[in-house]
Amino acid sequence: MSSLSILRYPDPRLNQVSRPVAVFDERLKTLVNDMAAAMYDAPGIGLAAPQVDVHEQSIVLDISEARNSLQVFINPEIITASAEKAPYDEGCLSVPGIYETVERPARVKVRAQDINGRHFEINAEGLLAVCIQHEIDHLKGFMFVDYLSPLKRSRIKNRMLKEEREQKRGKNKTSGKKR
Ligand code: K1U
Ligand code: ZN
Repeated sequence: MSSLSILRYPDPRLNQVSRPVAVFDERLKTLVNDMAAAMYDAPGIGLAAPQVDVHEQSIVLDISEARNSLQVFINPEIITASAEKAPYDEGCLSVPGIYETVERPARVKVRAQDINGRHFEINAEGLLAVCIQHEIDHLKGFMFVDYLSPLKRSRIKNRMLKEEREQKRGKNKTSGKKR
């Protein structure tokens, strides 16, 4: 099991803006390894540091079938985005069980740093483009539900809050506490 727990929507900490990573040291390597463990454990295909309550610009992704192609993006920025948009049924580990269609640029060029601080650029399309844009949004405190209508968002919020109350009630029952 992973040592990090994933914040759930509508936790306000998910709306914090992440600061850039300035120091590429052992602490960052440990964070990225722990984030990868949490992503594989969930399971998910991506995870951004603010989802584990660390407000630094770090992302891990693995969109491979075999789950053996970890990609790490530190301080990522979208340099160019295509005018063409593509829809995708997105999920989020912070909004478990909810999938909704979001339209985003079909192709993006991303500049980032690797775990050692070296700069690199990638051109992404398809699922990689969707996932990287979703994760960069997390670094800005923005979530995929923010693209939905206020009505859909409010329904999702209420469902998450209900689940949270039910989980708390279940925990209290097993620990013998009342209410
Ligand atoms: O950021 C996150 O919360 C992770 C999220 C990434 C993502 C998925 C789909 C579209 C955009 C971004 C997830 O990983 S949700 C879980 C998921 O999609 C999945 C889980 C296991 C296998 C395949 C997909
Ligand atoms: Zn997400």
